[in-house]
Formats: sequence, C-alpha cells, structure tokens
Amino acid sequence: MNREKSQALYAAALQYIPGGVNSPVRAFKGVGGNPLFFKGGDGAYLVDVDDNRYIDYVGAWGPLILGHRHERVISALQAQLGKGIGYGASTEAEVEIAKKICSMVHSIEQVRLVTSGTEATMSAIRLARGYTGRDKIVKFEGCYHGHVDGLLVKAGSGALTLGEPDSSGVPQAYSELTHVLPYNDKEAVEDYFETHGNETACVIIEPIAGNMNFVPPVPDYLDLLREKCTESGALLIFDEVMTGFRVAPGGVQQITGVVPDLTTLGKVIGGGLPIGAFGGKRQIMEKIAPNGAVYQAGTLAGSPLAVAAGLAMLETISEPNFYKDLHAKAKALMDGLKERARAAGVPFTTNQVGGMFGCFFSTEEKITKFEQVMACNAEHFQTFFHAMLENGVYLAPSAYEAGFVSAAHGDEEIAKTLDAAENAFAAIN
Ligand code: KE4
Repeated sequence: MNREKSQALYAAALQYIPGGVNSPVRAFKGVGGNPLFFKGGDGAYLVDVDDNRYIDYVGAWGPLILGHRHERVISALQAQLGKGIGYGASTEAEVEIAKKICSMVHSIEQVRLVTSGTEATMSAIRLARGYTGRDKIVKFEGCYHGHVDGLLVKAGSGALTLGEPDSSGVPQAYSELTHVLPYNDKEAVEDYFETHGNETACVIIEPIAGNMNFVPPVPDYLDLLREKCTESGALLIFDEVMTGFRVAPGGVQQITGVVPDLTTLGKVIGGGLPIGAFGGKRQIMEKIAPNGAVYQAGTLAGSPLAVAAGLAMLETISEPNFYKDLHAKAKALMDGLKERARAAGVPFTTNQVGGMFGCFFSTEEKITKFEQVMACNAEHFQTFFHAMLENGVYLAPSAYEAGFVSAAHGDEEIAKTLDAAENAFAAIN
C-alpha cells in the first residue's frame, strides 16, 4: 500500500508534536514502522490520507460502538450545532444523560460528567480518599486508568507498550501510596487486606482488563474484592471507561452482579467526543463540590456536543438485541481466527466478551494472568499486525490493547477480515 502522505505528515508532525502524536499508543512503537494518518471514517471503515481503506477494529479506542459517523449521532450533533457549541452552564441534556446513565448502570445513583477517562478516575480516587479519610489505594498490574500520577504505577496500555509502566515524573511520595497487586491473584488480595485493609481508601480495577490486551476476571475474583472492601471500609471502584456500555448495557457489573461503590465511565457515553464520568451511591457522591468538601471541576464538563452525541449513542445501544448481535459478530471473528491459526500451525488464542476481544500469540489455552500476556510471541503479533494492515484491516498497534467490533461490522467485514488473517498467519510461518 502507498503511504507517502502519511510518511510526509509524520515527518512534519515530528517537528511540532512530541513523538509526532498526541497520544503515545498511536505511535506504532509496539509494532514498528511509522503511524498512519487518517482522514475519514464511515461505518466499519477508516480511510487514511493516502486513500487506503481499512476495516477498523480500534474504533477510536472504544467509543465508536456504532461505527464511524452513525446517522443518529451525526444528526444529534448537527441539531446541537444549530443551537450552540457550549455555554459553561447547565443544560437539559445533561439531566437527560445523567438519568440515562443511572437507569443503565444500577449502582449509580448520581453521576458527574468530566472530559476524559483520566479525569474520571482521578476524581473518583480523590472522592474515595475524601470519603474514607484514608490515603492508600490499590490498583492491579497491567491495568490502565489514564495518566493519573498515582495510577501510573505498573500501568498497562501505552505505558506498557512503551515499556514504561512506571512513568518518570511521578513523585515517590505518590507512588508509595499506591499498592499494586497481580490481577486475578486471590491470595494476594487476602494477604493485602489482612495487613492494610483498614488503611485503604479504595481499590480501583478494570473489572475486565482491556489494557493488558484482554483479560477477564477469574470466577469469584470480583466477589472477593467486594467482600474485602465491604469488610475493611475501602471503596470498590470499577473503572468501566472501556467496558461500560461495551460488554453489556450495564457494563461488567451487570454481567457479574458484583456492585462497586463507584464506577468510572467514558468513551461510549460521548459518542466519540471528549467525555468521562464518575458516579455511584448518593451518600458518596454528595461529598463532591459544591455540596461536599471534595473539589472537582471542569470548564467543558457536560459539553452540549459530547452529551448530544452520547445521548444518541446510548439510545441506540439500548435497542433490543443490540448486544446479542455484537457478541455474535465478535464470536464469529474469534472462532474464524482460531480456525485459521490452527490451520497455519500458529499458536494463538483469544478472549472475548460482547463486542470486545483480545488476540494472543500464545500456546496457552486460556489467558488470565499478566505474566501470560507478557510471554506471548511479540514477533508473531508484529508480523500479523502488518500483514493485516497490508490486507486492509486496522488492528490496535499494540499487543496490549483490546479490539472492538462495532454495530457497523457486518458478515462481509468479518469474512474479509478472516481472508486477510489467512494471509497474515501464513506470513508468520
Ligand atoms: P482517557 O483519559 O484516555 O480518556 O481515558 C483513560 C482510561 C481510563 N480507564 C480505562 C480502562 C481506559 O482504557 C482508559 C484509556 N484507554 C486507552 C486505550 N486503552 C486510551 C488510548 C490512548 O491512551 O490513546
């Protein structure tokens, strides 16, 4: 494929933008080569500046569960643009989307909108500390919760991709307050709470980890966290920025029945525009300014454009069978990939829930641990990534990111993807 314009733009970007990108994971550092520059998208497809078309499984890292430029999202944005872009004051739509979120995520009685997932998790941590009067927090190795100082400790996503899970620039004093446990290790949870439970403000977890590729919780793991947090008075925070409205209308908490004290959200609720949110029990949320003493604010919070797009998206995904169809498409893709990998003699396995999935170049039957993710064959992944790209399929440019099927992906896209995969698996051998 011709990529001249992308290359030229990348060279120019390097002059003015650190690393030539506005977010590290876009830089292709995890797969080699230079980042692509895109100029448009429609449905399941992305088009780059050299007019190459790709079936898109990144979906802007999760928000585009309906695919690119869904008509209902576009018309909601156009209607709002006819009225105004932003007011720095409250609007009726903010009440509507808050009600909608509370009706879909039953653990949320009140919700505050912010403008990114990072802001959502940063605010939720501060709220947990303010509510409990405690300082220690717990996160899990390989989980990523945005670039919050105290959470950039053994982080996943771009931090892991770049081999910098512990970012420089984070004061020792911050990271000392963050205790990192291995994901899916029940014994480690028991041991931690035995000694530190009563000093702990909160546990924050991706209830399905989507930033060390895709690792679901083992049975009863989330229940154990719930039990230990309840016993010790620590708050349980589910970071559902990625899984919220993605794996089920009510997120992982709807699937597992494990109810967190606070939930952080983002991506899907903005329909592709900048947004985040945190919410939970009223008695906790009341501690947030202006009623409570935990300060949190934002110029563009509740942006009418992001809320309009988000409302259109939430209405659309609430329609009957939406998730059943999404799951079926993603399952067909996973089954087809495993079949072709087996035929090519390439060690390969997958994880999948709803429209979210992970692919691993590994001999393991089931991937449940960070160590297993790290033991996957990086070379095979890189060969596969570039072969798929050459065959018109755009996967996340990192072995530590989850993939997403949207409502716009149809049988034709799945079939085309599997044909591309046949060539890509062959390229590995
Ligand atoms: P943002 O601040 O990037 O909007 O959200 C941070 C965040 C919080 N929690 C979870 C579970 C997340 O997955 C994220 C962000 N996800 C990454 C992709 N894995 C964003 C992509 C990027 O960093 O460019």
